Amino acid sequence: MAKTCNVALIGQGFMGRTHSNAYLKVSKFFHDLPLDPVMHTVFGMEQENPAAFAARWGWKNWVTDWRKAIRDADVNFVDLVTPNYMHMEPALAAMAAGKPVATEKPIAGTLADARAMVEAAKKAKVKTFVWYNYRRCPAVALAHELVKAGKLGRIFHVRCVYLQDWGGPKTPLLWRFQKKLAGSGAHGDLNAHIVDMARFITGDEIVEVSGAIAETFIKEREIPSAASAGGIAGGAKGGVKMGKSDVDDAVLFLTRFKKGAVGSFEASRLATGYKNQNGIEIHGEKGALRFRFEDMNYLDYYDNTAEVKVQGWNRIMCTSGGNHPYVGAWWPDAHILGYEHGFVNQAADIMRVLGGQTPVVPIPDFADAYETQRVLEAALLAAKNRAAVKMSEVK
Ligand code: SOE
Repeated sequence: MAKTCNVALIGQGFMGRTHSNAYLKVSKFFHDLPLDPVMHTVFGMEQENPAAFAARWGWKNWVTDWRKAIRDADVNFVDLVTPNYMHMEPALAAMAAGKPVATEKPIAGTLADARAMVEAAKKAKVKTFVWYNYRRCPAVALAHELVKAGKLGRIFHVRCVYLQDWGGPKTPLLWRFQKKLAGSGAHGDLNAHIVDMARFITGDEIVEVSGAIAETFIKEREIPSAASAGGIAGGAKGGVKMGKSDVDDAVLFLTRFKKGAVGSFEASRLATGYKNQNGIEIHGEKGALRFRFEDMNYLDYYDNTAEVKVQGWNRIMCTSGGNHPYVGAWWPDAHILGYEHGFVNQAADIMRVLGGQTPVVPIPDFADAYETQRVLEAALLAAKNRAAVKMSEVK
């Protein structure tokens, strides 16, 4: 019988649901874990009705002061799903209490917050994690394994996009459109994922960022009624209160990698027609890979070492239990997986690491996620200065 790990979830919302579902399901599908998570306490603000959220998802306790959850001696692990501006303070408090801590991506809204979290983690000597969930899509984990096995050889090109289209003029001024709460817009939300994924799959690091463009297409958005009571400053447009969106709707940039590859990254919330198209293409001397999240069970692989007459893109369905990462815990071949499975797979790997075992594929800790945050910062600098930025210039 595995030992238990009492989890405190700090925050609710969309990620509160994906993480609650992960803790609810993980031990039912992964039978070999060293620790079974117990859904011990969830924090939510009064107006978010944490009692109802706790009852719906099976959290044993709920609090409206996150410090209480972190101070609780029975809590063994703290998981943050709060908006980006509220990652640092609870993370520092958890580490000061000697507790392992995870945050949703990106590690923080700003490089300064991220740096403070990394430094505190070094001092506290506690385990840390960042939920870059797409690493645990079986197809992405397989891509990582193929590159690590040398299947692509020398890599020339890395081409990444993360395209959504929910950010149109009708979308209100959510926290994601306010720099003081989010840090940046599509950039920290979406480029964060593809920079992490590019680093994870290639095993390489970015050394220079150039050709960066940041654009805010929609400069004013309607202040949501609840928020207008919160005093977000804004003008009125025909009785509707409007507020300034001070973050990007799209950021594009070019990169050089340490081992010589060149890369392009494009994130947008106004890529009409794409709902959640997180995609990467990698071209190497011996082969190529292509992944698109909207078709997440497949990895396209081009074997450039095959006989020319049979060369072509192999469309691999990554659902074979014995061959593809994570799927053995789920369903028989071709009974495909979805977005939520990546979070359950990550909860399994977090329990493995907390229990002294190794994850199926690496999980970014705060120090690893800081490298992604540095690239995000370099891209914003490159866009502002309309000049190339060497990573050595961004500490
Ligand atoms: C919104 O862009 C969002 O919810 C991201 O924040 C998530 O990380 C992504 O998985 C889905 O889209």
